[in-house]
Amino acid sequence: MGHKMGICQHSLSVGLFASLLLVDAAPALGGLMVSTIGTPFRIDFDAFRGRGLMPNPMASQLDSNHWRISGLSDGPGRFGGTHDSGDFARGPSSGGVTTGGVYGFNVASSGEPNWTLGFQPIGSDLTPGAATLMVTNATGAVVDRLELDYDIWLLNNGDRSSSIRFAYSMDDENYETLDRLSIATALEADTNAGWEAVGRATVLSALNLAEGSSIFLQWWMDDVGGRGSRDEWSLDQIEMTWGDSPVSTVPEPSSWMLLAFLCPATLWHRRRNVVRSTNASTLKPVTRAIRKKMLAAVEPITLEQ
Ligand SMILES: [Ca+2]
Ligand SMILES: [Ca+2]
Ligand SMILES: [Ca+2]
Ligand SMILES: [Ca+2]
Repeated sequence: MGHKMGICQHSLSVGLFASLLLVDAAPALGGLMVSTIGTPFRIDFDAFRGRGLMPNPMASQLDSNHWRISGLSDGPGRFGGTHDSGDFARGPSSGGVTTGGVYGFNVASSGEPNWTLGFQPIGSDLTPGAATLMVTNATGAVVDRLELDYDIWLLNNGDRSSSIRFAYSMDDENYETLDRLSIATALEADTNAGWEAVGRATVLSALNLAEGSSIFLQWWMDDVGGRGSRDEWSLDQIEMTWGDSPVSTVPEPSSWMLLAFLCPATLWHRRRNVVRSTNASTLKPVTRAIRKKMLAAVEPITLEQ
């Protein structure tokens, strides 16, 4: 995405990092440790309630050693930082908010709630802005690829269009945006706006990511056009699977995602061993889950009719 956005923060200085360790033995700024090759990991935000980011988070918060939110008028987010008020912590909501910042949005219209990592951009917040997830290779081996999919929820209740794009980086400085994953919200607000989900999937390959090294996954947003208030959106169901070799041309479970990607009309049913987070950042094993995903739209889309 480059630095014209001005939203990519550099790591803490070595000196500050050292002093933090001396003061309270905070966890290392090591990112989210994903230790198994071939096993999907999921972040579902189901305990997140928009209470901000902390290095030792409560369940209702994100772990700032894993996540960084940039582009808020209350100041730059940073990995390992304490951001538990104001723009960073707008709390739980079902949407239809007006104050700019980061929310825990419940996007379910009825029944069981579905909590997500939500954003309300305004003129002074998140235009542009970004959520960046640091994922660290803790497998003990070099990993070559990362299979990734996630859901974006959109609430088209403002007469502007916003873009939500995905980029990744191996150094948190040089980001590559994958345009085919881009989403733009519709310009004109819906009459009775409701949350709508869009799924996205990709395979990041040729990573050559050494043990202990990190990859940075970034969802960034900005205005597209229109006037008045801006739409709301949120991120959910991030699933990641490390791979240690190039994807084979022979069909096998680990390359189903790529095959689905190449066959965009495929309605994809897949049984997976899913490791999920009980809070937004801690990964724990759960039983098998069936995941159904429509991968019909791999091109940039807009929900504008
Ligand atoms: Ca969720
Ligand atoms: Ca603000
Ligand atoms: Ca709003
Ligand atoms: Ca709109």
